[in-house]
Amino acid sequence: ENDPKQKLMIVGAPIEEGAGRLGALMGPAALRTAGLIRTLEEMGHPVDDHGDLRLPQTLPAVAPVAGLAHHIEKIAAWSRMLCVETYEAMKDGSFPVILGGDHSLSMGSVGGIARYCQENNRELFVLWLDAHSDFNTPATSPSGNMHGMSAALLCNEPGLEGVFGDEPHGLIKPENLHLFGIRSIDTVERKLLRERGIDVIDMRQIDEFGVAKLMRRIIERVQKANGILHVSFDVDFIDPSLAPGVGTTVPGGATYREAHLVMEMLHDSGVVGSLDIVELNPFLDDRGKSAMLLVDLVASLFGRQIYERPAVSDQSATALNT
Ligand code: 6HN
Ligand code: MN
Ligand code: MN
Ligand code: MN
Repeated sequence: ENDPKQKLMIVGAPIEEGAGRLGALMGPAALRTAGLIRTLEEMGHPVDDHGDLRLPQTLPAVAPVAGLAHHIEKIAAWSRMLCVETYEAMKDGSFPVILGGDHSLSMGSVGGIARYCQENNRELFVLWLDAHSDFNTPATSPSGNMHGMSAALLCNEPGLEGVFGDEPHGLIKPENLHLFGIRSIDTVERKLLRERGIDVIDMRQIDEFGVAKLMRRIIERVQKANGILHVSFDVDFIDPSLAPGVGTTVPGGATYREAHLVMEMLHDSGVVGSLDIVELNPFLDDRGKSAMLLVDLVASLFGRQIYERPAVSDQSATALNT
């Protein structure tokens, strides 16, 4: 788009308790060091940087859950804070960008965006770029790690009500969730995904049909509904050879160009309204390699092109999408 550039609201969420290993709390710092803010500003985007949030002294009391949900009080505190941040940013007309932090933060970020969409009668869609489906509940999770439960919470699966308690927040329609890049699903989680009819685009489909065709399908859905698309980018979506800085690497991930093409097509679509960058673990990274790749990917999402030209993605969609 060539309209005046939208203001970006950046907020860091140094949360790591949702993951099985420590280090994701350094994610926002590494993304800043790798030049994320500078890059966006150089591209002409006004940036409203809210800095990194901190946990409040007192954590909310969360009713005991049936099953395993490690550190649920901390996750609840983060979720409630982030929910307010993204809701307010949307009301303000800004584009929220949340720097994680582990993937449990999406409970909060998407919770706030969904609240805004519900109040303003906009259909919300979510593109979940991830090796994992993050569709466990405390009852199904083999690990109890809450970063593996955020998509389930957003689809209103039982057992996670305590995260928001009575705090206002929105949810998403399970049919509007698109999991993309998936290659690791737990046993009971698999059953649940099937029962709920979630759209699971696994690596096998990406191999067979290619990113472009699969992305066009999603983008067209959002465009037809005049919807808003939230992108939740888990670093492990990318192949670990390119992005080793993540606690839950799974081989066979997206290539450099596949990941970039996703972002480039998303930019051209004009439907993306918010973004999470999650699971970057600088402690496990290789000389900032993953952080720097993420900055490049975010730049592509915000309009950086290899060679400036009118987008062809939309025009050719009908011809190719058969
Ligand atoms: N993530 N399915 C595993 C679990 O423990 O529930 C892994 C979850 C990974 C979560 O990568 O955001
Ligand atoms: Mn602000
Ligand atoms: Mn994830
Ligand atoms: Mn993952």
